[in-house]
Amino acid sequence: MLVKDLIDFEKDIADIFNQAKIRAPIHLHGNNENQLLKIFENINSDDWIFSSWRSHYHCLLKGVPPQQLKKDILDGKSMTLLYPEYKIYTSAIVAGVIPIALGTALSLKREGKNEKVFLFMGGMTSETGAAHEAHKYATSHNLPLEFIIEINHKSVCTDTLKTWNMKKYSLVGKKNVTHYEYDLPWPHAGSGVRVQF
Ligand SMILES: Cc1ncc(C[n+]2csc(CCOP(=O)(O)OP(=O)(O)O)c2C)c(N)n1
Repeated sequence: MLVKDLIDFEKDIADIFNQAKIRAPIHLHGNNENQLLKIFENINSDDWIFSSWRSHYHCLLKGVPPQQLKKDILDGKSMTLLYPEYKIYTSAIVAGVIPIALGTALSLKREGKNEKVFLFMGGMTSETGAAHEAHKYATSHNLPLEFIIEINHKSVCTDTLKTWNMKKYSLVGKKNVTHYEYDLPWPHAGSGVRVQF
């Protein structure tokens, strides 16, 4: 999977969405292809991924075939993609996957398995109590859980740091936390075009 493949996939989905052919919300990624390709160099097919409403790139990079992913998005499942066979799970509920990822990591440690859990979340999600508690528990218990914080500085339309009156994101720089910043080239949801069904 190359940078261009990722960009072309999202562009294709945006074009189809604009033709009113997807009767459900979509959340696109962009301007973060290089960062994600680098992060996925350290993720094995045996590892587990947990993600959010914005997960097309994560699915593609975890090995979900593009045609299968596209079909599911066209069927309206963009916000809730789920592929147990590729070990990638997502939820559209803010912080919804966090305790599940934590429990998975705990179970892997108890079973002595050599697999890791990668938990992707937006900057705003990383400021929730659930994220903080999960980080505290995972690091204190030495669980195989890596937090990946994808910071586009917005919580839907509001400025996340301004909302919390903070200068930096709380978990950035902490143990088992990887983060990157990017400018989302799309609105929070949709493609920026009014679609009339
Ligand atoms: C429990 C819950 N509350 C509110 C929402 C509405 N909501 C969807 S995304 C979002 C903001 C997420 O921002 P961030 O975590 O930074 O992720 P991004 O979309 O920027 O990637 C909110 C409040 C929701 N999906 N679930």
